[in-house]
Amino acid sequence: MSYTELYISSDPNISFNVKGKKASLRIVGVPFDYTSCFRPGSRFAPNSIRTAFQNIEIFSHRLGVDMENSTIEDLGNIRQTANIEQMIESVAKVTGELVNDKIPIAILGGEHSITYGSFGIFLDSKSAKNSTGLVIFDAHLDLRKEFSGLELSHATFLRQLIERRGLNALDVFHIGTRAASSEEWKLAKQLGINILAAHQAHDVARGSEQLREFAEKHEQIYVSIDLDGMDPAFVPAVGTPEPFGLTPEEVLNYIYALRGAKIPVFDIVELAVPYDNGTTAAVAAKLLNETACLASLREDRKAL
Ligand SMILES: [Mn+2]
Repeated sequence: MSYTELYISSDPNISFNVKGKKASLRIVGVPFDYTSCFRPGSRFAPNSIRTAFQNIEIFSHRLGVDMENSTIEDLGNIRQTANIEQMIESVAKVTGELVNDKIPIAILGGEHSITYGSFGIFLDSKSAKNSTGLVIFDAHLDLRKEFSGLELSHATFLRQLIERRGLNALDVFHIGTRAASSEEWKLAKQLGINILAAHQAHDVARGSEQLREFAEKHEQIYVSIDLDGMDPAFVPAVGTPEPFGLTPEEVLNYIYALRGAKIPVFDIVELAVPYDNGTTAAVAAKLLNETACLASLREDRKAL
């Protein structure tokens, strides 16, 4: 190692190279929050989560995986744009390219509309269709036809994935649900989306059983963590806080319930940095680490 490598920090980039070890995680930030309807600021979240990541323990005691012994490739952030179509195109192209390398990818939002691009790649090829399950932690259903004059936004992305991209609603498992219009609830039921509403999700043992059954029906699982799925008492700095949510511990236990599943891509979205005293970023960083550790447990990543 040269002195330059030893003494110069590329903070907040969190790349970490363990000699001779192939990367077990790739990180891509998406600094986009232009359709946020209430509290903007998630465009600053990728770097905020990186900073928090540098200050948490990354040995996962419960999984027995040490990220200190893993090579992490932090690829930086997607170039900034205010145009949602352009952002979605960049996210889809980058994710589509990286996923071929069979290294788990963490996408750090940004707002929830980015999932339209990053999950959308699994709907592109006919053979892959319906083999990827979408597990979403979120207070909101995001099933509106349009919101604030926009058809594609962080409040409509799931509806648009279903209507424009042909996502089968049966391939969606939604956890922590508690904030949706009566039309959205009706539509979710009619389409057959699997829902563990927040008040039901507190029974983690029962919910985990259902989640595992869902995961077993799919070849792989995309995990989308909208931080507002958790209660604002624990995770206050989100774009649209909604009370009576899950605890961080409950979300963690649901993620652990996916042990054994292939997780090629996951995202963490909606951290509104201007409202954060560091608590929300710390929870996001911890979930980043634990989900990455879980994804790395799959030894047959070649099959992804
Ligand atoms: Mn939400």
